[in-house]
Amino acid sequence: MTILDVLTIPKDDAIAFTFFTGYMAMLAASIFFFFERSRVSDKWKLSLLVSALITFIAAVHYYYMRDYYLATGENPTSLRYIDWTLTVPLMCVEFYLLTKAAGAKKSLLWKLILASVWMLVAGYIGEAFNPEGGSSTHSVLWGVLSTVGYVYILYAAWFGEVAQLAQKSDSAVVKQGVRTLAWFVLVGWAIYPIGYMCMPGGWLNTAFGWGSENVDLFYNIADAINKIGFGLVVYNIAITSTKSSQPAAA
Ligand SMILES: *C/C=C(C)/C=C/C=C(C)/C=C/C1=C(C)CCCC1(C)C
Repeated sequence: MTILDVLTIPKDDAIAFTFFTGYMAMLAASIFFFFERSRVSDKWKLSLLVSALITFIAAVHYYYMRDYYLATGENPTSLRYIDWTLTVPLMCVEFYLLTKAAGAKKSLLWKLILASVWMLVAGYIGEAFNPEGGSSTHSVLWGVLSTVGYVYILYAAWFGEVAQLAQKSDSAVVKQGVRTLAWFVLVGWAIYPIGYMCMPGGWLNTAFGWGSENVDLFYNIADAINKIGFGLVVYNIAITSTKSSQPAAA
């Protein structure tokens, strides 16, 4: 393998393509969120910084994952989970910041973070310690354990503390925005288990023969939707409420 092999994106490799465009999109989003901080009122600046950090941390990981994939042809599982272990808790921070004005406590933040780390540690064990050739028992067991953490966050966002606090918020923009983020958790996050089930021994792998290369394809698509989309929703809340709190120009 020469450096040129690594630098040349094979034209027929959709996964290499999504690694490259994913990297570029995350980087562009980070710059956007970071510079737009200056246009929102002070109370929203931290939320936008967190949005920028989420996409920036992902961009750095994509840079390395892309090379790892091109050099080895394998799924960069460890890099992937390091990325998620940093970025998913930051998404929990976004929920906390949005509901803080309505009375969210630190304990809510910690519960969400704990559930997300549980979800990711179980998922990592499921993928990284999948026996050679794949084991259904192994992938189902850890997949189900991981889903418990996912369902907890889903519940919090739709019916639990996060949803209840958002309802109490005196801002219609926050109320609507948190609901949109809950949709991201329901639909966007559900793409990840689909990718997971494509690994050897996974249900989609054994039932339909979906190869393990699809793991990365689903993860890359889901990351772009969720990290950039999530950030844009937060951005929209911030910019809309900044505008509505400013006195109309004479
Ligand atoms: C930016 C990264 C995000 C939003 C990652 C989210 C990841 C998940 C929601 C992963 C969920 C999984 C399950 C629910 C079961 C199978 C194992 C996982 C970890 C893929």
